[in-house]
Amino acid sequence: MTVSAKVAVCRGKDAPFTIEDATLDALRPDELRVRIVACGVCHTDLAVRDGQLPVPLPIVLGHEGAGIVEAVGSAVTAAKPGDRVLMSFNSCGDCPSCAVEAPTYCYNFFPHNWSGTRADGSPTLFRDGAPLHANFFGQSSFATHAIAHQRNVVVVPESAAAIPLERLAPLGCGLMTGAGAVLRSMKVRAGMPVAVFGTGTVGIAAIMAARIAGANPIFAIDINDDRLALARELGATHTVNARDDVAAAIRAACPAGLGYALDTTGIARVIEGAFDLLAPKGKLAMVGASGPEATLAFNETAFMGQGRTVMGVLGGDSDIGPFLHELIDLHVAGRFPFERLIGYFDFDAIDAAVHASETGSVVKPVLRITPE
Ligand code: CXF
Ligand code: ZN
Repeated sequence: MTVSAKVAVCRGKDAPFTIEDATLDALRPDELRVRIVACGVCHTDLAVRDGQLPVPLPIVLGHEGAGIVEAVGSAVTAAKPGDRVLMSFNSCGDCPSCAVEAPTYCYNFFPHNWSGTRADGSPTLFRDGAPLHANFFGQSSFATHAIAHQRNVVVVPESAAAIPLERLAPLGCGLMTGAGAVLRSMKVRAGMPVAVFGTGTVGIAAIMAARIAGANPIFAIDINDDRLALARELGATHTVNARDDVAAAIRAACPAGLGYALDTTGIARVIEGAFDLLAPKGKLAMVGASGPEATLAFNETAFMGQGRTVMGVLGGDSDIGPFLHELIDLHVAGRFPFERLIGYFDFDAIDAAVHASETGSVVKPVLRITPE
């Protein structure tokens, strides 16, 4: 059976998103059809719109979808019709990374997330009878309905029945990335100093996670004073405007250096500066996107001689289901109050939501698409 949907079509950098009629393909055995209630806007959506990632245009973006399952293929066990679900990235389930529950590093990430079609090349979406690129992160949730997959949906537990899906939607990317970098990738230890460079969704999620881990002190660094004030309310013990002498401020409070540093900016000199601030055995994780030509330089003596670790991190090393449940439990317990980051927009105000993300007036814009 095919199903009609309204979808927001992205045609590139200089074009507005346009809401158009489309038709979903029939479900395959391992797929689900989800009515989308809400979807967060992530910087990766905008990087694709701007041609910075190898994703074909025009396409239907959106990869922080939350909704209600309407139908499932014959082999689906992950959810059933009527379930409230979150969607995240997709993965193959067969490669060496997926075999060790590290699906963010799936060897087949591109065909399952960024090819604009299913991994076998078939389209999931049509407009006027012709294929339209979709299946972005295995969902394309800037739409009233999406085809998702057995491996990228997570059922919201009963314990969160009172939490609206429109609030939970961003867990599937930005929030899990920041929290996972702290709790899963670096495994931050209680009582150790942490610095987070950049206070967008990922950075503030990391700061909240650092507080959960018992880190101390927790530095937030950014050029935006409003964001720094929010970071302080949500866990930062120290804030530093990046226009000031960041190294001096951190060294004054932490003469031995940082146990952990997280870069969300992707700026080489910020990353190198963070490395220079590490204590012995210190860990530096990088989650920010840099240009394709970017390289980094670290002092070898400090690197080896102090047993430091530098790690690239994708998606907070999330294994999706278990980690999203852990974050939902923390939210229900009031320890991960990410609702403070969200600003809501109607679906047809998608360009305003994107603008709010780009200007920084809203940390995490979320589109309200159909009523829960
Ligand atoms: C992704 C990167 C690959 C793993 C999941 C999260 N980031 C999206 O914005
Ligand atoms: Zn994202």
